[in-house]
Amino acid sequence: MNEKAWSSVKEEIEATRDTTIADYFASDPKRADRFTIEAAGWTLDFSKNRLSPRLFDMLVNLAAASGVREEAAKMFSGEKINRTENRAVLHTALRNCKPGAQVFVDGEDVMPRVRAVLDRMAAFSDAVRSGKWRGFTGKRIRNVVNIGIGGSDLGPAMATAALAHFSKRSIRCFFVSNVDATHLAETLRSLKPAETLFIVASKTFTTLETMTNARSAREWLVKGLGSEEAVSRHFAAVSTNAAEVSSFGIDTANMFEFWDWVGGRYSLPSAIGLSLMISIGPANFRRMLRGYWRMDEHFRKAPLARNMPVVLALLGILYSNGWGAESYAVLPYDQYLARFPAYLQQLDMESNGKGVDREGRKTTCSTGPIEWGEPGTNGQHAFYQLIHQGTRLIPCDFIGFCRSHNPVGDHHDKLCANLFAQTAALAFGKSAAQCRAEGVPEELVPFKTFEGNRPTNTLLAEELTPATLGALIALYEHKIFVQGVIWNIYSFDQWGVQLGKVLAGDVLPALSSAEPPAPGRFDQSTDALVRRYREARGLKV
Ligand code: G6Q
Repeated sequence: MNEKAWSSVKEEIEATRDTTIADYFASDPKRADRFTIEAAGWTLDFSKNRLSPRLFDMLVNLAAASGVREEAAKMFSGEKINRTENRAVLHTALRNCKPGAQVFVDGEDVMPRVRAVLDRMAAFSDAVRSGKWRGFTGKRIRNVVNIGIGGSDLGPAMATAALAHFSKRSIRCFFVSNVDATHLAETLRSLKPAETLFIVASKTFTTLETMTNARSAREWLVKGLGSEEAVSRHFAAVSTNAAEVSSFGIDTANMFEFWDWVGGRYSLPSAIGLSLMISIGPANFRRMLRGYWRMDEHFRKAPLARNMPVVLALLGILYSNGWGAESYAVLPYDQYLARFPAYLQQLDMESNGKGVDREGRKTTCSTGPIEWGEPGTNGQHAFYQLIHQGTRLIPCDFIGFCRSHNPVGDHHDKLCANLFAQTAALAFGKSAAQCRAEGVPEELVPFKTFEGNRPTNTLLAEELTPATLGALIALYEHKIFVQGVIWNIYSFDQWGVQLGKVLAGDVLPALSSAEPPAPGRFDQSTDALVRRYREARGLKV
């Protein structure tokens, strides 16, 4: 981190250590307004933080001194900022809605190809949705099964659930990711092959889990329909690897391309979103892209102090590096966003879970936090206890909407009353004096007292729509980017995923070979586990 700017931040944190969120509100009747930003259909109220106006200025200065603006400009312009993989990072090009926009990678404008793939996806989606695209036996497609994992699964799975209100209800989407056959088997149990379309989504088309599931799905289909020829009517692919797609047996006419400058966890607005597009239709998909783009434009242009992703990033750094918080919770008060915390987990933890800086040295500051969460109000009856009264500091992002897609009775008011009340309770707590005034017996006062001073951000939009969802995703993408810049780490590679993959490849043959592996083939513990597994399966040990 920029030492000079960070040491000013640290000094101010120390100077204000004993000032509480309640103190800040008491001394500033305009605080809620001062610390509220609007962008791309979202309002961010960050007033309930341990944040003096002076500390805020210093944090903004940290962003400026770390070169956030300059680094963002490099990303948007297609510079190869993913240095360890020598790649551009251009998920923003996928949703660039500026008419006539050009974005260059290695001297080539990528926008015509981006638009062409979107158009092909739209034509395909429309054909499936309208019933023009028929299965091998002439039946309409009723089920779409996306087979992918990680970045090729979490985005479309999250967004398809999030936008179910906008979906064509006669087509159901399923997402199979785990190599555990249970995932595929339980998904296929109720489906008819003649009405099922598989989308094999894999950037590399070599991922063990995806290819294993895809092959088993293919067998299920061919067995069910009695012909290899059925494959071309029931399989589409999303990949950067045409050769592997065609050697799998999928007609490349049914392949939707994306490019190495789209990172897996940033790939929802690419062809990886095909299952989502089939579900919600091309027009809604484009609305989502527009929402992303509005947040991209806000991030590019708004001053740092009024820049929503920058502010969220700085607050995260305040608690991670200034207060030692290990994690943060994301709490969507919307059932449609049930998978959003899981999606963000990958986005954040795979991007910034790095212990080496851009110069290849061990980082001296802590980096990516642990992200977790559940939809409200469920979490309130489960883990909020620890957030309110536990010994750990857990900053939270509360996410809510003013209108529900399911306006039944007063459910929505009750939902949002809980959201607002939780952030107030966390910030202001309940003092011992209040407890006594309410007649709480003296021996129970310590247990019923809430310290408060627990920081939260509140993100509020009018309604969950494709556009507000797109903007919300872009908000977190850029937040994570800004943190990576300030921590001086590379956010767009994921080398940590590799070692386990390679070792799994080593262990696999030892689990089924006729002869047992020689003792000492692996480490002592792995040797013993393999032996136990083989024994249980009646293999020679
Ligand atoms: C994401 C990661 C990772 C990736 C999966 C699937 O940023 O790179 O989660 O998306 O490993 O990879 P394929 O799309 O190549 O199958």
